[in-house]
Amino acid sequence: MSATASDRAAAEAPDERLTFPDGFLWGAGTAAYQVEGAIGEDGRAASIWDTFCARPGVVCNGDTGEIAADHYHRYAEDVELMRRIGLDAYRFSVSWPRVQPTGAGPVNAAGLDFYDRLVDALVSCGIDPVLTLYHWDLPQALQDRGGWGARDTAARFADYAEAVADRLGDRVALWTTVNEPWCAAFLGHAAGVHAPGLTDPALSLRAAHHLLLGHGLAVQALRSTLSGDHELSVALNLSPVTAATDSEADSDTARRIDGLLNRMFIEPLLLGGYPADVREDIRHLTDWGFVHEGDERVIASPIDLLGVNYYTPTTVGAAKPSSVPRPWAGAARPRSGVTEKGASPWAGTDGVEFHQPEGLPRTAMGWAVQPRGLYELLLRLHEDYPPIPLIISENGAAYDDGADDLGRVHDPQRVRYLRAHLAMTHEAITAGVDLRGYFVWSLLDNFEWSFGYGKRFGITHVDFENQRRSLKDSALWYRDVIAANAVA
Ligand code: IFM
Repeated sequence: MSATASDRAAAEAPDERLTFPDGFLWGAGTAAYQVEGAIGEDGRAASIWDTFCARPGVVCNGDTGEIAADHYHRYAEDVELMRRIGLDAYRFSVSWPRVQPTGAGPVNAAGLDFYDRLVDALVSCGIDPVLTLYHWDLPQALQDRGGWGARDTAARFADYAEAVADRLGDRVALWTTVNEPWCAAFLGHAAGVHAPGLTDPALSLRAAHHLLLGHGLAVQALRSTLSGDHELSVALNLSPVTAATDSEADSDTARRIDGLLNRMFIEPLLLGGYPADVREDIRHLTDWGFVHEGDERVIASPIDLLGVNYYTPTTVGAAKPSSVPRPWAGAARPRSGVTEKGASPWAGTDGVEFHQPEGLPRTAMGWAVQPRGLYELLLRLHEDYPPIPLIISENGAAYDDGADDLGRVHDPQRVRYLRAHLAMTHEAITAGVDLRGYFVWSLLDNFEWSFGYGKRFGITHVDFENQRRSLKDSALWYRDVIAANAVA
């Protein structure tokens, strides 16, 4: 093609580049138990995940976080990877039992030293540290005193938040209190598939409240400890819920599940109280006596950003009388923590059938890929709730990818997944959503909880035999997106 013809073609082609606002924060995330390893080093005590993993049969392949991606020892190499990708920010979590081994009382200075070194390494490369205080690894000592079922754990969490802020607050500007309280409460205390592995629906509701209360108390502790510019957030796993049909029974089921999955967390945080219909729906499980006077005010302590973790949509219907509930059996589960088209064991879901939307591709987790769901979620938060800046604190996908002989990992499905979700992110910004950044889950292949090491979410491949890291094609693609501040 002559130069003139190609210029003409370029001029006529629609501009396919989706450019993000200046200052948009590009990041990637991990969590302590999923990557650090070193579970017995420098004074770290056991967490509920160490205890849970030791139970036979609860984690695929008997995997544990004992070594994980050895990030505790290889953090410098990992920061170098981040630098190569060009990340603006790295979202990591602090291991509570590393910092405060018994969950109360004296701080373990050696444990905090690790995060001190990590934060320094990040800052020296111009990467913003984004710190999550709780990503599910409660000190076992606190579990022995009732865990999140005990109100006191919320107060302990605020003390721990203060200790971490004291040490790292001079260099960390963006703080997240709790990651995905829904998972910690319901998968851990009702479904029993996450630590502490309990199956008590009423307890799971109390745990959910104490996690939210802990968040509110931690926000207050952080506000009084941190000086200078800082932003506080919480990260929720949210999913748009659709009724399988437009029957009245299915629509009402969708309302109920939306209540338990989304509104039960969004509304106390942003509106100052639990939704009335959710309170009513699960009255057979609890009298809500664990909500004390003033708790909802604490939970609604103002935050600066809301973190949205999005992976897959949820479709539900009323269970047909003839359908046989399938018990939780550790099979690949949709995001909502249930077997495919099966009954769910989490609180308040009797009579609910979870469906897989038809005709959508699936990830290696069996989760349907529906980027539009992210747009719907963002628009809903923007339109239905008081204005609050949003950040996508997790989005990504597991695929069965492996390195070739040269250490290259071709993961075109992950690139497609990320590109499509970023396109929706961009569309939401264009529609007026105040969205400040995007964090890929995950920087590294890691310990995917009850699925062990079999599910790879990383944009960096980790060979768990020798801990060798290789940037996958998706990491190289993400590097180009960040450099251009645009998706082609
Ligand atoms: O790996 C998890 C992460 O710890 C929390 N959010 C979902 C991810 C994928 O399941």
